[in-house]
Amino acid sequence: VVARDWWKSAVVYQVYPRSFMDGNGDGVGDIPGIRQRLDHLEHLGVDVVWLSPVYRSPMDDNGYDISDYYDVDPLFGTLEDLDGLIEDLHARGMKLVMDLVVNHTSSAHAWFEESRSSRDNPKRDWYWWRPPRPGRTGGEPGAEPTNWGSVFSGSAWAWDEATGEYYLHIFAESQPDLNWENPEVRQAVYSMMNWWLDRGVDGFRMDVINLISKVTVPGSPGLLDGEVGGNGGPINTRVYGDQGPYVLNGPRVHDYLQEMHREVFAHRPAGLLTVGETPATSVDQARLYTDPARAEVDMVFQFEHVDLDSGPQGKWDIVPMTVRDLKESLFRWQEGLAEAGWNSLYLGNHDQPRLVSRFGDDSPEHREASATALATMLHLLRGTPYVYQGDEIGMANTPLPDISHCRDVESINAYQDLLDAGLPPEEAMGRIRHKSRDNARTPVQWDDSPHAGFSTADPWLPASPDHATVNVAAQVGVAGSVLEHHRALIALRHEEPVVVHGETVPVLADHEQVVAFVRRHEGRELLVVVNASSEDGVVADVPDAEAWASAELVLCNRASPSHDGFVLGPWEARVHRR
Ligand code: TEU
Repeated sequence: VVARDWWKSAVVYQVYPRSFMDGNGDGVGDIPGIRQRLDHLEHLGVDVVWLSPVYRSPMDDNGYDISDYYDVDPLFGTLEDLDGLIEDLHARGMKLVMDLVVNHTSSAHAWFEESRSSRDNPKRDWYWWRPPRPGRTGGEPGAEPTNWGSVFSGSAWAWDEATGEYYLHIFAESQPDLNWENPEVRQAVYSMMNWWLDRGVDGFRMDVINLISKVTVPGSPGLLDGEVGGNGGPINTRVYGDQGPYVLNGPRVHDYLQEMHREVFAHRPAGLLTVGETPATSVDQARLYTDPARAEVDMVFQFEHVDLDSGPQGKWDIVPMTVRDLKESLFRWQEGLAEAGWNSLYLGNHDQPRLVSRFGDDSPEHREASATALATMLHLLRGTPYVYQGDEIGMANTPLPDISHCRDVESINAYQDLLDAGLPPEEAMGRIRHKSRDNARTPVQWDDSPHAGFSTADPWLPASPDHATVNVAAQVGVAGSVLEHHRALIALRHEEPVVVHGETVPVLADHEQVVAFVRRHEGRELLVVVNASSEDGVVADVPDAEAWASAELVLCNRASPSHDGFVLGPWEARVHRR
């Protein structure tokens, strides 16, 4: 019998298909490529694969702009390839979770093409169409229905000359927002989800699912201007207004998710997983999304810890982040979802810079130790860990000499914005280099051969030069490698109930370099102590140190502890059990 909450003991691995493995030699990763590399996933021991979008798409946002939910894009293969992948994964005891992108479609989706064809088309109301501001001429700057900025720069409204109205796009112009107020839209989404589940997929990662309910007020345009210059969570406002308060965690979002649960999940057997991506969501809101009694989603990706290095002007306003800030945030979430709800645990994904470069130290001296230290911290918290492809071998940010090396629509637009705001090109590029999503999108480094064993052709985004030393082949079976350390952490979660169910008790909360906590469950205790700095000789004066020092050492990210007692070397991590 499968428990409803089976995913509490699971580890999820994210595959970004474009960059995982190229099976047909065109420089772009694909589904046949994924099928060639399943030994790697099985060796790691992960339970679930979350596959970023492989649906038909013009690829303006690498597949997060979907033009057909019922087919696979030829770039990635065929539906048969996907069926084969599901079969292969199931045969190896792994599950497949698909990306569900339903806040918006591509503007090339048939629904949008119908919707834009005329003002009285039956699908007109499937999207957010609004007239220009009263007294203004459509298409001229400032005539947009609201002052909202798009996450990918510029206005969130695009002018449609043919029908004389604007449509809303929170993301790129080619990603129009679906109107979830319309019950037909919701039913179309639920049917599509049911179709995929019937086909054998094991759940969904729901893209920006907390954006589906917008605040509306009576009258036309029925939407309100946002504050100019504030920090709208994921939104970068400059001359545009902050749409955050009107689109994030809106008034009907919980109704919609509960309806989705009834229509799609309620009557299916256990064994599925749902995770909502929810930027700018507080612990209290996350509890509402994930409390099983409310039947919405199993867990959410919250953004607080990945927003710590963003200043008041948003993502590209980069500010320093301390270990204490990080701990304060992580522990507050541990506590907030201790009684009801569940955490997802992540430090990186396809939208974030590489975790070892951001939270660790990617210099050759400290890269491995910081990658394993951070993994130790993450995997042993309470929640479901997510490993983004390449993080299991400690892949770092990639050199992006200038903007011509970037492929991501967000980075390319943001660079222009930064120049327009008066930044010198080198300063603008410095910020892009730091946070560009392209950092996480270079090919997985399988070996030291040309293109890192990812492809026989020039990849769509070049492999990082460090693939000569940082690669899967160099780490498999090598004791102490980043890969084998991940494997040990995953195995520990599978074996040790305290990792799954234990409460989390923060230790040394005020320490400036050390992250430490105790996990407790049914008389069993685990102590996790991590030096989150490149400094040597850091004293972690944990309570009850003597007893802990003589307790079993379950894991350490070096061959043996570097000093006696709880004195730690750079990025040293230890796990004791009693
Ligand atoms: O991301 C949504 C989101 O809010 C961010 O991660 C955003 O991409 C980032 O903050 C920009 O700075 C999801 C997907 O994960 C992302 O790849 C898509 O581009 C986006 O939605 C639109 O579908």
